[in-house]
Amino acid sequence: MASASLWNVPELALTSLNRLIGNLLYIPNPILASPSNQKRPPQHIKLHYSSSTSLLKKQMAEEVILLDFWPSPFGMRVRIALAEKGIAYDYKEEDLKNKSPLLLAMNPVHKKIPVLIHNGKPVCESLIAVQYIDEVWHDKSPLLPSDPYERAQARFWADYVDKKIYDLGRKIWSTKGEEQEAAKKEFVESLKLLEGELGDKPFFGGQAFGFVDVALVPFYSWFYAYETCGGFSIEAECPKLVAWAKRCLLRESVSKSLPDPEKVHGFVLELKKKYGVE
Ligand SMILES: N[C@@H](CCC(=O)N[C@@H](CS)C(=O)NCC(=O)O)C(=O)O
Repeated sequence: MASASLWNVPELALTSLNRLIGNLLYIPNPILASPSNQKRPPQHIKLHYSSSTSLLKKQMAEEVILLDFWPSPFGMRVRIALAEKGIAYDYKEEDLKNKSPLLLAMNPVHKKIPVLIHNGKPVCESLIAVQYIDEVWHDKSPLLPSDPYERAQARFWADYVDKKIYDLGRKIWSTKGEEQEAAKKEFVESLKLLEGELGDKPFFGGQAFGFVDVALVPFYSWFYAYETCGGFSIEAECPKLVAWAKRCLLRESVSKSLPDPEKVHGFVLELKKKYGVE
């Protein structure tokens, strides 16, 4: 992957640097300025200290930015993947009513968050970004299985989540009457199918937290809003799936990436008001 060459810092210099800098390292932005002409590093790039010079060298060459919006389950996926890999990044909250020029430039096709910007290059669509992260930082916490068939299966289930959960969840809070009942029924059926796929495994991929978990668990932060708006209990319908979500939340990568369900509910209430849903 890109970039140790951008920096070309000799090992010796890095070793002395290691001694000097303690726990946090600020580095210049390799995209906006070359190392030779940039005297003072911008303060928004924070990289965590590493005692390994090769890892440090690799990190120094990386600039990672995430364009995101806090309640987005798609953004949460990318946050979880970056946290799993231990990648420091610059989080930029977007106002989706007034999108930034950076978002419009980086995702001119869909104009949506999340966008991962790695060394100036955008990666759009959350599942594609998670796979990209897994490929670039492949030496830590693999998310996709190494076996091609298992990998295809993981992609299938992540795609199933994409095709069903967000849209059905949206219908639950944005409709009423028969339409809402139909959405709830299909939503629970989809979750039960996912629960069947999980079976008695701790995670979708088996013993280790992986790609399908990353794809699905963000929606857990929306469950309370769906339940409250729809007047039903997901835990009563799918107890094993809820137990799985709680297991995922024991991971710091997940707990730090998911917002408070009550805050999400408050956000949904605002959306309901905005769209005139009683
Ligand atoms: N399929 C996309 C969905 C992303 C998406 O829907 N993002 C929403 C926020 S949750 C967005 O940016 N909406 C702004 C808009 O539609 O203008 C992904 O997986 O990244």
